[in-house]
Amino acid sequence: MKLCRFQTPQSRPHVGLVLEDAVLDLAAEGIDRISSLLEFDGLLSQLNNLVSGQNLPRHRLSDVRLLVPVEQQEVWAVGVTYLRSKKARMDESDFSASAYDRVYDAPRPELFFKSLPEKVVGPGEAVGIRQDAKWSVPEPELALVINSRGHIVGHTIGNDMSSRDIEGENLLYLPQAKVYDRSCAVGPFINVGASEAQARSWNIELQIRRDREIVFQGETSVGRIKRGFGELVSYLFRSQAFPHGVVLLTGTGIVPPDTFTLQAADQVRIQISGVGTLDNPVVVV
Ligand code: DO4
Ligand code: MG
Repeated sequence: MKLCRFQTPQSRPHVGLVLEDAVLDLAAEGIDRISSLLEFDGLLSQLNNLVSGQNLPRHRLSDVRLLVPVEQQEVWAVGVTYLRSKKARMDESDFSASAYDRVYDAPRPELFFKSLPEKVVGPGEAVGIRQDAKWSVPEPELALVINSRGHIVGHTIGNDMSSRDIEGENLLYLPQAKVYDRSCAVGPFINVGASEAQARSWNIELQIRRDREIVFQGETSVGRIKRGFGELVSYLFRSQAFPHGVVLLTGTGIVPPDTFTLQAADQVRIQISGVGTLDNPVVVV
């Protein structure tokens, strides 16, 4: 079962249930916020009841504009959860290599703040590369959608846009490498009801196009994430409450070669088999 936020030319943002090529409009049921829905106990069976019991208004998916499925939730991220990410960070910086090496094996994961909700970009919106960066990459990541009680209630796609030269220069520059305008994209759908075991069987694919040519593509599996999802969430919720829930990006396992950097007008496409496709063009910010 997939949820989305969408808009038609006539409407305010609505919450929808995605069924193949249709969107069922939950506004008719008085549901106007995904985050409230995510607080329901037995969410999946409630969604199933909505689909089978009601004659909900429906739109063709191709007729609506999909919006970012984040409302008031902060977005956080985990780093160095894949061996590929650890190796890439160690290669980019002698200065920080031992920090990345240690955190990969340490009990406490690397968690960092990624974005305020209002700064997250949605499907089709531009992601940013910093004008003062020379080496910019997308980081395609499975995102856990977590409610205020710390329950993982869904999965979506996240892009943790990063400036690798800034990050590599000095570990203390990480917030500048990771947090800037348009540095976080999320969407298009929230898959509700998948277990961790199911999510671990999903593939993540990244494709970058420039003037219609594919200039990079790569893939990995969610199953290669070193840490359990429950472990990540329990560290995130230590001494910190998220009254609106939170979205947690789980780290990247796809790293383009060191000779590659994003440019303005590139098109970034991230696919996660259980969720869908997140497409974003690139702009300089
Ligand atoms: O410490 C650097 C960040 C690593 C990261 O964002 C990732 O592994 O995805
Ligand atoms: Mg990342």
